[in-house]
Amino acid sequence: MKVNNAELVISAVRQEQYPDERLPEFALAGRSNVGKSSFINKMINRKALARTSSKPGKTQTLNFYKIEESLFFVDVPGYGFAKVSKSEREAWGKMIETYITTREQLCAVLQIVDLRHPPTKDDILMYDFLKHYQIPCVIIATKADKIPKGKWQKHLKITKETLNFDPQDDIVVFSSETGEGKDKVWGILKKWM
Ligand SMILES: Nc1nc2c(ncn2[C@@H]2O[C@H](COP(=O)(O)OP(=O)(O)O)[C@@H](O)[C@H]2O)c(=O)[nH]1
Ligand SMILES: [Mg+2]
Repeated sequence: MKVNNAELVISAVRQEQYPDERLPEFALAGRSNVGKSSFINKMINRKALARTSSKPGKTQTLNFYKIEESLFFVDVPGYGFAKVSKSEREAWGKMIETYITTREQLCAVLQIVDLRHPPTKDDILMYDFLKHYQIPCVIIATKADKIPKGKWQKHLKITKETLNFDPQDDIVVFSSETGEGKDKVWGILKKWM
């Protein structure tokens, strides 16, 4: 998909702030710093529409990016960032749970993991949470450019085993640097829309 128009419509915390437009939505879930914002930017060929950061734990709102009047990417604050208080963590959990369990136009959650390393405890918890609520998900194993192509399959296998991956879900090797996997992801999103 060639994207000409993309805009941040709202950074929402509460449910009543979610956009009214009934367009299909795809939410990005993943650890802080795993590459969620970079994923959005690469998918729409923008350098910095979604704010990326080398400092983890920045995004604390649900950022709704409208793409071509046809879908939303929803950038979700990252999890697994140790330096947040218990109350912040609880507020985060509530926000995500409300969004994921009530949003009718949510088509699928794109869960981003780091292809280089086995999924963390938090990654496994998130995946289990999505499976529990029967939310369709796509695993995006990103930062593939950081390991040699010859090792991708081995790392992918470890990713699947560690997550207890459901073969009905899709999984894609991705790189926000090279664009690896981008067309495959667009193909999957079109299927959900
Ligand atoms: N080499 C490489 N670096 C990446 C990739 N994706 C993200 N990064 C880097 O990882 C850091 C965190 O990315 P960001 O998108 O802000 O992560 P977020 O916190 O999940 O939104 C930034 O320094 C990015 O440049 C990728 O596919 N390859
Ligand atoms: Mg981000």
